[in-house]
Amino acid sequence: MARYDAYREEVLGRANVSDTPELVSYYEELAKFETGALWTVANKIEPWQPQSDSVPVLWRYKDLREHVLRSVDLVKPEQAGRRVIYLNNPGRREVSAAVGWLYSGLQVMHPGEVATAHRHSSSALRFIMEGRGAYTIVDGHKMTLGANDFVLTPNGTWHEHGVSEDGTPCIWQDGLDIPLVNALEAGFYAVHPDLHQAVTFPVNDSTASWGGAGLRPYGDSWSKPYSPLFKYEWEPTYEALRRYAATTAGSPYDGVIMNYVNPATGGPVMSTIGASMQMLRPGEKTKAHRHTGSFIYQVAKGKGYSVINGRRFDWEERDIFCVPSWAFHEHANASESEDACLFCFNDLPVMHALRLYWEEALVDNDGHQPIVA
Ligand code: 1HN
Repeated sequence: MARYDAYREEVLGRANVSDTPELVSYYEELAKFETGALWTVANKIEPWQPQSDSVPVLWRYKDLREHVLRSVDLVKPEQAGRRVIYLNNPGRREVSAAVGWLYSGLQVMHPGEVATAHRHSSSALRFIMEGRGAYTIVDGHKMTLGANDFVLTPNGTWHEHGVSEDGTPCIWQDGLDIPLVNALEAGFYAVHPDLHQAVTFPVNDSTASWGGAGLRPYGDSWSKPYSPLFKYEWEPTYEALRRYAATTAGSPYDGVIMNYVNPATGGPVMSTIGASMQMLRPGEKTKAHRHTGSFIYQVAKGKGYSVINGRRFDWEERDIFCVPSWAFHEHANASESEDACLFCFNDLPVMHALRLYWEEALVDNDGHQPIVA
């Protein structure tokens, strides 16, 4: 019976038509009318399980940093719009994606530089890597930014950035859903009519209003489809993880992990992009699992390694790596004394909204992948 089922699935249930001269000329006829025979493409467009075109990649900060800084001498923000070196997955070059339908890049600005205001249908985030004095303005809310701060520029918001005159060169990671929005053919883009927007709220008002743990401003009427807390600072994030770590066993697959949430709803920070920070305790090694969705990690603290589809990637602070959809992955903290923290952004809100989220654990080999490279 089992053999018959396998035969039925593998052969009878799948397209299995060999070319004959007659069929080939039939396909040519169909093509003249912008049509095709489904059985010639069915096996490709109906994989048994997700087949990512993306490959796991580790982008080492020590390789990239000097190239990112060099761009400062080569182009000005007013020429380039944004001075960014983007992360290009070898399997996703045509759509300029870092993994799946997610884009990422490293943006650099020098003290005194400003980038003009614009808005677009893609949602964006920044994760600050180094430097002092960076700020971003989102719909009139100005926010000062420090290392490991996470800031949102949701779909449709006017946004611009700069570094104060008394700051230092600043580098941050940008994350956007722009490949997804382009795939959906839904992208609009506009430059602010005045090139810059007015700061219409007190500086850092969003963290002052919405950043209190478990507290919501009395009588607020926030109804926008994204978090009113635009900036998630590192200190309270790390403190929350440390406190949680002291009382939880954590996830076998992710260690101590917390999602950044919209405090008005408890849901993800934006409608298409979610984010998390996870802590791997000293010596912690997680087990392997895989799920749908695309994931871009930045090492916020510490060093360790991840095994992704059998390949080991050793990382340290500021390195960035990606986990493609349905790739087995597990993480390890290489230190026996210090914790390691991984920032991650992903397209999980899309996967959940479309009911496409699926996950499974690796059962063989005590939950660890054999390392093949
Ligand atoms: C964008 O708006 C920024 O605002 C950075 O800093 C990178 C990449 C593609 C499309 C828009 C920014 C971007 C971007």
